[in-house]
Amino acid sequence: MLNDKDTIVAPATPPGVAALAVIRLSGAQAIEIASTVFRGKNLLDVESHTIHFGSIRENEKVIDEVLISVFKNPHSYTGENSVEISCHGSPVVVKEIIKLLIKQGARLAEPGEFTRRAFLNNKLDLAQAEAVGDLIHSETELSRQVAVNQMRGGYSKNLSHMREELIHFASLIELELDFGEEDVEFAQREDLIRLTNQILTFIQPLIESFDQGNVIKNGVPTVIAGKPNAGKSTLLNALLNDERAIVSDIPGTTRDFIEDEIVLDGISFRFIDTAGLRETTDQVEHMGIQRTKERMEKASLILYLFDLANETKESMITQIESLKSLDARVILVGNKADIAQHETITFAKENHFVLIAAFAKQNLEQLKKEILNTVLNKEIKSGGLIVTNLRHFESLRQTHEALSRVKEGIESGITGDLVAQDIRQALHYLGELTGAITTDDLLGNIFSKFCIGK
Ligand SMILES: Nc1nc2c(ncn2[C@@H]2O[C@H](COP(=O)(O)OP(=O)(O)OP(=O)(O)O)[C@@H](O)[C@H]2O)c(=O)[nH]1
Ligand SMILES: [Mg+2]
Repeated sequence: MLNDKDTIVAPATPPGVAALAVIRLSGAQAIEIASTVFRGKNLLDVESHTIHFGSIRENEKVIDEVLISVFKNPHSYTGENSVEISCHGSPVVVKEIIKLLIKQGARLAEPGEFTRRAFLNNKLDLAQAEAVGDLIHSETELSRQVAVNQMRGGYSKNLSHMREELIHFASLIELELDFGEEDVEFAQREDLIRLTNQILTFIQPLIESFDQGNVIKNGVPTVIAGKPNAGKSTLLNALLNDERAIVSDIPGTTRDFIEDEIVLDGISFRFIDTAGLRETTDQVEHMGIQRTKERMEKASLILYLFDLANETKESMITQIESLKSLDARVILVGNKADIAQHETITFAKENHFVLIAAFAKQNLEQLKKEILNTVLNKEIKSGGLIVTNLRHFESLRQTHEALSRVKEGIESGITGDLVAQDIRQALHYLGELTGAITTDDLLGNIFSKFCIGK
């Protein structure tokens, strides 16, 4: 168990040399501890939200000249007394100052402990706290947007509010149960159904948004597959705008997969170029092909390439058939449209291939558009609420199930005790999402993924 009474300290900026570094202190004694090592104004007398110039000293030895910001409980990130020390960005300076603060009574913070305290002091709910972690780790503009939205309240505020209303009904129904035999209904069933519907309507699109949310947060592994010489490596290079993979007219050039990432419209795609699929007696190539097949089974998206200059209708039909057993979404791509026969082009068009000439980077824009449409299904409204967190998704799904049972139960006239049980479950799952109900394990699990100093 972490002791919440301790005053904690940690660097808030990454290790290494920089212009500045920030050290953070938080806890009841934060200002006192800082004042014992600070030579300048007496920090015990200053107002909250003020900044002071001075030096950090160990006895008479000056460690650095710094700026100290003071935040008084409850008006700080953690809700506790907090101090931020901006010093020069040298790892040695940071280390010396932290060492000194620990000597004066602070303790080194655990990962995420500042945010954990913010949560425990009701500065933010659990979903918001998790969004802080997501925000720090977001790598694309879109994932940043989604995280910031959630950090500022997102759906958890609405859900907390709805949960409060649901608690009201739960207590009325519990009251009915206390009256036992007497046939009284304190909880208006129509009102309860109305509220249940309202929550279900709010939750449903959130649950549906998770597919998109996952794509935004984690990116999409995208396998480029097809027969040897189809132009897979050429396509990878064209998408990356870089000579990443070796291209040659010898079939079987790529043997191991080559991958790299690009961001399309804020979503990160990891493109994986693979060994061309064919029967072969070459052992190494065979191993490469096995790996291609494994990758295809794991991929969420496959760009399947045809060399339109060298394909017959029959062979293309066989290949399309063989793709049907895969879970991944597949985009059929007709490459070498520049030198293909008219007849093959017609077949490709009829089968909704995206026609490109990877070599000359022709029609890549259309391919990118198709890729985005395939993973997003519909346009992302960046201002909209999107669930990116698996834990939230699970809680929402379970809330939805419990509330659907509440609704069906009331409609079919089941007894109050059964309705009460389902409501309690819904309250539990909603509470888990917002953090109204927590366990140490859950908190430990969430905050341990944060960095130290956050
Ligand atoms: N005319 C034309 N040739 C292309 C096009 N795209 C690729 N090629 C040529 O096709 C040949 C094979 O290209 P690669 O990209 O190496 O093909 P691959 O699918 O990676 O082949 P393996 O690695 O052997 O499986 C090269 O000579 C390319 O220059 C295209 O759009 N038009
Ligand atoms: Mg290749």
